[in-house]
Amino acid sequence: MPETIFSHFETVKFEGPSSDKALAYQYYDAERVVMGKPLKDHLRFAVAYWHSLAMSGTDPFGGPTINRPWMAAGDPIAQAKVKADAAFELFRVLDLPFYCFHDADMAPAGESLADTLKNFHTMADYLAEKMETYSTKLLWGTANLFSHPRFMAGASTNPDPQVFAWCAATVKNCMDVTKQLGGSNYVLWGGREGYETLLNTDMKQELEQMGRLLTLVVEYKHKIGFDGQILIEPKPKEPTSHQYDFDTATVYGFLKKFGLEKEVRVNLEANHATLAGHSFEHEIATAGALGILGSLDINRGDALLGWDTDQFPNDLWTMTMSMYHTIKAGGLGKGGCNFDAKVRRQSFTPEDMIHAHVGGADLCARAFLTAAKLIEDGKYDAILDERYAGWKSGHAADMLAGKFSLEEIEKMALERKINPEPKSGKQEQIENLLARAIYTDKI
Ligand code: XUL
Ligand code: CO
Repeated sequence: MPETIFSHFETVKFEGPSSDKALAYQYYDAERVVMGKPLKDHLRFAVAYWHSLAMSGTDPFGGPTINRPWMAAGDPIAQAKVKADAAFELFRVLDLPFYCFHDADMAPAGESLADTLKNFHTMADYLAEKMETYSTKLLWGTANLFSHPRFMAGASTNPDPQVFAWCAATVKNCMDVTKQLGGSNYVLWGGREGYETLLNTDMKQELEQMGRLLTLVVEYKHKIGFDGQILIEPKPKEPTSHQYDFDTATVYGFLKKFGLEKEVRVNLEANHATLAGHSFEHEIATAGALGILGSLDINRGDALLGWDTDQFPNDLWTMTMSMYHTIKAGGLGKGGCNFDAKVRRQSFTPEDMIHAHVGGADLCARAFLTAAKLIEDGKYDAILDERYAGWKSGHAADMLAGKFSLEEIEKMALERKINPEPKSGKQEQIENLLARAIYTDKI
């Protein structure tokens, strides 16, 4: 096993809330059985190759601060292998079950499309070899159709059909590799699928192009027998000023238009939700209500900055309610919790990377345990059930089922001399109930 920057760290273990060891899990007890299965199978944590291995700490005002051995000059494939060796050692240290990648994170670009795809398959075979030795599995693969200048005017939505063709060829190969590596999902995030100005944009044409690529992706999934989920990751803006996959509700409308709402689900990211003016739990609850929750990108923004800072999560309240709505939506199934999160640019040591994931996993685990307990305890759900109880039987249930016309409802309302009484929404009572459950020592 080649020596890597993560090799000398021992594997992080669960030691419980009383442990004062910094690199130990206090709440992420992978084997703890909750609601019928181990925590690791509910959460399905994944490490993001791009943030953990490929990110160099640049920002719009400054250059790299995170200088890893594989970023130095050298043969690109050899360096990509050094990066892959380090990646799997990091996965071993964290003992999280999955990882995710973009093609561009794990393989160098070549001069031409053919060379780029060749490099990609060389590295895919190398990852396949690594996966025989290590236990880490692939949660999802995706294509980076946003970094290279060729995508500056869009990927599938580019005015130039040659760029569409480049994207189609790339996505086909990324789907092949995702299947080869046993991935559970294939993700499409439309980083440049939107516009900087409407002044030069034919929106109807661009939406047709985006719908065509997605239709082709779904057809290809069935053709190759990929049994994972196809996921769209909504984001309202950044890098474009307006992105077409704005939020869950917008994506659902798009899927309906192209008849794909039964084929494609959403991968929801916390920081994308806040950029859209929503909470993470709003996006999860919306996907739950529409039956399209697929997977989660776990992170947080910075309220003082207002862009996609992709920080590791640390807000227990938000994460607990997000986990509550995830469980209510039926859980993550083939999806999981991908740490689409990066360390700050001053946190350039390998150890910083481990602290970041340990804290994130513990926060999500604690949030999940509390959410499960809330549901098992039933007090919160009982308040909600009572609030909507009137709809469950009799004329109200028939009314909801569409058994009465507007005129019939009018007639009944007049005959019964209905006079709705105000009822408390109990917000503060609910907030107190949740605060007690969330900020308790008894997890
Ligand atoms: C960008 C983002 C991406 C996707 C995958 O904001 O979230 O990393 O998750 O392309
Ligand atoms: Co993401």
